[in-house]
Amino acid sequence: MLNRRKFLHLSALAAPLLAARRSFANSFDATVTPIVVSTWDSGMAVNAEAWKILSAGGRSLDAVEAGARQIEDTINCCVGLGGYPDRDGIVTLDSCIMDEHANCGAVAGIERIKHPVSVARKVMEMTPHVILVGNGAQQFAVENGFPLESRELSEDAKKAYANWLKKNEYKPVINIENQKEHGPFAPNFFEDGTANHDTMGLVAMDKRNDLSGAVTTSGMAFKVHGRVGDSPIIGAGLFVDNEVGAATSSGVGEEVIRICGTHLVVEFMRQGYAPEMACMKAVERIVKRDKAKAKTLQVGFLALNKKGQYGAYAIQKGFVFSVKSEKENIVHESKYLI
Ligand code: SD4
Repeated sequence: MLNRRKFLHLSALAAPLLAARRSFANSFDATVTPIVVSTWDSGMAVNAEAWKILSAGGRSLDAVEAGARQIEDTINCCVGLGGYPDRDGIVTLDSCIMDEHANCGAVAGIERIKHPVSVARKVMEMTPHVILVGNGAQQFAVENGFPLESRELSEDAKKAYANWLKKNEYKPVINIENQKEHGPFAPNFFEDGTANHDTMGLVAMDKRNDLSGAVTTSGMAFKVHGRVGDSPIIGAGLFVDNEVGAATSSGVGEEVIRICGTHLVVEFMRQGYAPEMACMKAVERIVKRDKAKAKTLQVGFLALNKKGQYGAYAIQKGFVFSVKSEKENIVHESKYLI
């Protein structure tokens, strides 16, 4: 996996190339397919997994599920059972998945299950429902053969939680990139217990030009037990419209939910905006509501349209995303508003 330090080095050397590629990516006419785009630089490994399926002519739905499972298998802040716990010390996971027919499934606040994205897919395929939460979601997972994992926190999460408890500060912090100290590619874990990012959202288009997407996360670190963010909410953390495009998000979920963020991005694309502009207009919507508050938080949107054009926009500097197609295998820095 490309780590942040390596990427920083690479990006300094390759800055002009990145800029050229970005404008190329936003201006070509021929459809690029298959393609997969995902949030953060951890998306490189996720894309590689999805690419195995896409390049073999497989379905985008299978590709996004495989990609999400890759990161659920790693110990990674904000994703999977190795992520930060809530304020009661319990890791609860949120995930959703959506296909080209607007079939969708989600789980929220699920505990002790390693692959919530696959449970979300089962909700989609085996029930008439869209979202299962908490104990019910876990019960459904177990009934469908998912093993119950241990409650034990990962070593990093244990340390961060202990530090956070010392401060006794029940105020969740998220996606503040600590740029002054760490630069834009800050580590996932800070020893003082503040959380950084890494919710994984990915959208893909397969050889048949069909779009799908998935999101998986442990959500906002040290959240109130029972809190659900944008990630498992269709139209907030993920939206797919096979006529137009697909979008996903990362950042402070409450802000994304308030504007039905990814649905909004897709609707802007329907109006003719390119993916990057569509994401920018959604970010503007958040910032306009309360500029002072927006300065203290991060939200990033990432979108892909039916031509295989992609783009992202964030409130502030620091959001990066990964792209894999036959032409590219790269991490881009997102543009930002403030
Ligand atoms: C949430 N959107 O639970 C998620 C968190 C996130 O990078 O994106 N972290 O609000």
